Amino acid sequence: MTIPLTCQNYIAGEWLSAVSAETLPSSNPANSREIVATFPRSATADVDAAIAAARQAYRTWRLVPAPARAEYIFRVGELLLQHKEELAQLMSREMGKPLAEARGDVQEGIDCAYYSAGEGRRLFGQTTPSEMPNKFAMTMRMPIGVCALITPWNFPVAIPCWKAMPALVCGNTVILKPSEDTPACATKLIEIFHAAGLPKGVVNLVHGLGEEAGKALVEHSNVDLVSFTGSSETGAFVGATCGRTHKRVCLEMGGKNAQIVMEDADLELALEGAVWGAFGTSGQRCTATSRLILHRDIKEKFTHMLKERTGKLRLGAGTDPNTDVGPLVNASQLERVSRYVEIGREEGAKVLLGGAVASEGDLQHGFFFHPTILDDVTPQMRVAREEIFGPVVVLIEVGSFEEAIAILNDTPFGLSSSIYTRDVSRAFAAMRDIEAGITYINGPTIGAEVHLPFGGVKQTGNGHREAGGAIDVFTEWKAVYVDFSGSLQRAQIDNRE
Ligand code: UN1
Repeated sequence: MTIPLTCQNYIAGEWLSAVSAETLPSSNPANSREIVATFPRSATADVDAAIAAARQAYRTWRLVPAPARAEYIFRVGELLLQHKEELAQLMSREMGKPLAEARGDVQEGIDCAYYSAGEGRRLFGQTTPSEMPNKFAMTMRMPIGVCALITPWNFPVAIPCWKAMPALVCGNTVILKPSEDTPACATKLIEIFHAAGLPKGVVNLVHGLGEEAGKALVEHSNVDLVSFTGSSETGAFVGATCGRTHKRVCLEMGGKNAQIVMEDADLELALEGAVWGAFGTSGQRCTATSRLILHRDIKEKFTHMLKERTGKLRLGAGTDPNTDVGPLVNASQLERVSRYVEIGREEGAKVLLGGAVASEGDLQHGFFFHPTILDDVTPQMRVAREEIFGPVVVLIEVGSFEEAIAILNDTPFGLSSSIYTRDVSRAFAAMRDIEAGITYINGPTIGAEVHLPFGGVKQTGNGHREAGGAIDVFTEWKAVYVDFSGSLQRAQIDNRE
């Protein structure tokens, strides 16, 4: 076992303990006896200091030309590439995802760096004819100010990058409050921002608990924007608080994503997609496939294939190269998933595979849950409606394409979605009729790319998009009029006479 890493806050370019000097531990979910890191238990005083630093830095950072700001982010991308393996190993140990996926998580951060850096030369506004002669009318993008970024543990590098990189290129300064389950990943990431030479106070890091440091950030009067990814419950609090305190807010919350498999689908392809979508990252993605909507003509055959294939998945530590499915992130997630399977049983669902905590051999020391398939599920059951966030997929049978789409849409969420079919007309109808921010045709519900807008409709979000849509979150429009006529021109009056 290695010595735990000592994580610190990063405020105005300095590495600091919490004012209280209190710390908390973060452990390895594959072996909860191993402490991976300790981190500061920050409170209001630490948050105040970080916000003051970000506010001070904003005065000059917003004036740095966007292409120059982008060069810092490009450098972060290059450093991330150099440290990719080290970060991936740490991530596997700290939150449990298999190494290949952890590398993918860091890669998503690298992709985001290069994409965001390019945006530094593309912060276009528009010009439009004025109503008046000798007058220009145009729009320009302005930064928002001090942005609080509150991020989850399931993508401990990619999601902070999605938020911080575009925010910085647009001229904002940021305070990252990472999940208490992944403080070490966040610390390593911010070390890279530090090494890229960003001016003091432009990026700040405050560790701590959501209900303490996170809450203090969201409630603070000197924060201009909160970008939050996490549970719907916390998101509702963040949204309400930002409404009350007049902050901009970008919320990315739950999903109940479905994959439809029609009777004409390539079943092998649909199977690979379903297994990856449902059990990749142990189902701990907001894009995870948690419902399989199966046409009755292929239901029996596909279910059999799925059971066989899922039964072969190997549970283990993410750091073990033979692992297909890692542990859940912590004890409360394990308990949540167990409880949902219990609810499903009580509702009349049949546990076709899995359905229990895994406690064989070394697995007993971690938070492992067997990949689970629930059959005989109807759309009204809670397991078909509520986000489970674990390796559990429910099977719902349908008789037609129209019914499949209606059931897919019958959820309060709307993040990702997928349909497997060989019928071009159905593919286009699905693109049009599925109510979700992301739709895949013949691909799984997971695997969004950074240059496309990421986010969902209905209760998944609040209308914003991240990644390829982030510039719109982190800037606001200014309308600019330049009158060079040399005389007063009264709009709506002089040009109508
Ligand atoms: C998330 O689960 O919050 O599309 C993000 C995907 C990843 C991102 C997931 N690229 O599955």
